[in-house]
Amino acid sequence: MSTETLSPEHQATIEEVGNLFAESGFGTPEVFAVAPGRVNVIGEHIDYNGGLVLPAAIDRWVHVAIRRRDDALVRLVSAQAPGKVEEFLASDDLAPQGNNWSNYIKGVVTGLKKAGFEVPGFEAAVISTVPVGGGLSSSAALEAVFGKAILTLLGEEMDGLDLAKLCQKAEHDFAGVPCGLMDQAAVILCEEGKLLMLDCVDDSFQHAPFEDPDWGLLIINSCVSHELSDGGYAVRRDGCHAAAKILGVETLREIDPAKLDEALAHPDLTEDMKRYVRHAVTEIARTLETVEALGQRDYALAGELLNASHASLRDDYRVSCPELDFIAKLAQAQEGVAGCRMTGGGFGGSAIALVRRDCVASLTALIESRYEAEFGIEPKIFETRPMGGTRAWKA
Ligand code: GAF
Repeated sequence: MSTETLSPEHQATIEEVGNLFAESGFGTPEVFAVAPGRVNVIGEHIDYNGGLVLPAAIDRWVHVAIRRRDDALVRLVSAQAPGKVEEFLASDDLAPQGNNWSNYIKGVVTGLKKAGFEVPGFEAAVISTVPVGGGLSSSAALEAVFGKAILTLLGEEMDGLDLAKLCQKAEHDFAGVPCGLMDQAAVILCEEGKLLMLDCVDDSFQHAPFEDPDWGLLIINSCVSHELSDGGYAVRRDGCHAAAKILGVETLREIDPAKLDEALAHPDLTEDMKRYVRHAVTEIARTLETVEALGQRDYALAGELLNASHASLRDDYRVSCPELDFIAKLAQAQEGVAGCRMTGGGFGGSAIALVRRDCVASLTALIESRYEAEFGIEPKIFETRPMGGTRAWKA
């Protein structure tokens, strides 16, 4: 792998991370690796319900320069935490400490060791352009980039889905977030110009082309991150799983949308569970329909489904927030916007809009000014097209 397939801007950041590595006294990097963030087009909060999800890798990246050491010491620097060096021993029985970003790397090192790899010490420098707290999977990208970088240092390969599962476990055990597989799968398995169709019943996946000169994906980062999102996530995940048990199914995927009312009438479901089940079952159906609609370039229908997804996440699943509701409502009302919804785990983070390219500039300006006037916060808005997944190469 070389840097040929990377944009000039991207190549400049690779150079920068090499410089950060050298300035940190680490010498010359042996391997470079990059992992993208992801945006989910539709299929929200259903990866842990056996649903089909439809993410794409985005043009925001975690860049890493890394070099193996002769001992077990790991030393990490990040442009996001200037002047600080994180250290641990790869040979230790590792455990997470506080909220430190090195927890993700400890989780990945632990996973690789469990998978039978002899992980040596290493020095690494990180530069990330994936906004933290933006709902764009900065943590999955960090896990994936280190997984791939360490494997490449060792001259080893691992199946992409297996690496995604290893990174998911790192997130569970070292960040305490009981996430589904979508984020890690997306940042590793995505291909340029395509959406990832990950079927979480059996973790099988396909790639669906999504490239249209006239239509694009706009990401609107609300730049807010509310409340205990981890706790809210776990409550919903547990609620869905408890509801599935009551309904006698393995996952909520098995509930026929035509028989949803019948399922919701079950006397043992709590009111919260009913809302979760309604969201999950309808969202699974919407995602399947969106795949069809996008395949036929029926953007009007795809947009309606995105809008319905937002309403369901807001009213039934209750993971949206006033800022995301404001963005979605404003965008949905504009010319050239097929649809707009919150994306990712929620409680802040980003929205995604399916937009006619000739309307991107005016929509961006409108949201910037109205959002800032309403909340006093400057949103970060950018267009993306589907990018390729994590990769690493020898320097
Ligand atoms: C977070 C999780 F990490 C994903 O697994 C997924 O559940 C998502 O929220 C909601 O769709 O990003």
